[in-house]
Amino acid sequence: MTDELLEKLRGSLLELDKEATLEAVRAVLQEGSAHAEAGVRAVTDALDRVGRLFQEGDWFLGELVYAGEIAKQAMELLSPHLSAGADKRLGTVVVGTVQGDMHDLGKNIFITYAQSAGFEIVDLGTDVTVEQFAEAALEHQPLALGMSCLLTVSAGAIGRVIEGLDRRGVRESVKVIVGGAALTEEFAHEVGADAFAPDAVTGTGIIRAWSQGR
Ligand code: B12
Repeated sequence: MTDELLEKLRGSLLELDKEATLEAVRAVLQEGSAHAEAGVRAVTDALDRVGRLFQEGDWFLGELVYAGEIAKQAMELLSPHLSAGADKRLGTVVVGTVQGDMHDLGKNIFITYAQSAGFEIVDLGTDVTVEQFAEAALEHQPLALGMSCLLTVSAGAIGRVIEGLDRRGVRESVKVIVGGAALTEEFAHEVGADAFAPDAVTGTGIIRAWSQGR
């Protein structure tokens, strides 16, 4: 039953049918909160397909924008049901999407997982400048700073933020974790990040390990 609903969720999003997508999300959640994670995966799979359709020129910007809007509403329904399983305060994590980049669905999923694992989150939003990241690191003295980046043209900002932390004298006390479709593990290490996370669950596991190593 759930598989059918997940297929309906994927299919409706790809047909850009908002009502049917949200209805499928609600039906998945009615099967139990434990299915929320599968729901997120279905939305992400559909968005991957959307990205390819856009890249190949089969879909245009209007369709990309609308698919993003539907996905956002679907994630808003699913997020409260995600759980990474912990209840104590593990530390603060400052999170934002780098300058020039407005994509925030993946960042928000990471935030949901990290919060439910017990981390305090300072969400700087999207299009965050080097100065804003550095200021937040100084002000909140976090365990970690997380950056999201989906646009190749914005990836250079990650190295600049790390230099900014260095200049302000906070690089040594803050771990840096990055994620998003424009990045790779290799790139992350080249620019001096401590870790790259291919997904929110892995990212939460990494910061949890850091919090235990303090
Ligand atoms: C939805 C979407 C949009 C929506 C965004 C809505 C929103 N509120 O985020 C809208 C329509 C606004 C949009 C706009 C644009 N987009 Co767009 N978009 C996408 C799309 C289809 C899906 C992205 C997404 O949300 N995926 C689902 C989430 C859940 O996955 P995720 O972000 O990867 O996150 C997961 C992990 O990466 C990780 N993660 C992510 N961040 C972080 C951070 C940390 C700290 C950690 C630990 C983990 C982590 O955890 C997440 C969950 O597991 C992608 C295609 C794709 N396959 O990525 C294109 C894509 C990213 N967009 C693209 C482009 C080109 C654009 C535009 C430039 C289009 C235009 N011509 O205007 C604009 C840019 C606007 C801007 N300045 O940012 C290109 C980028 C190409 C490139 N390599 O640079 C892509 C790849 C499409 C393509 N194939 O061409 N887009």
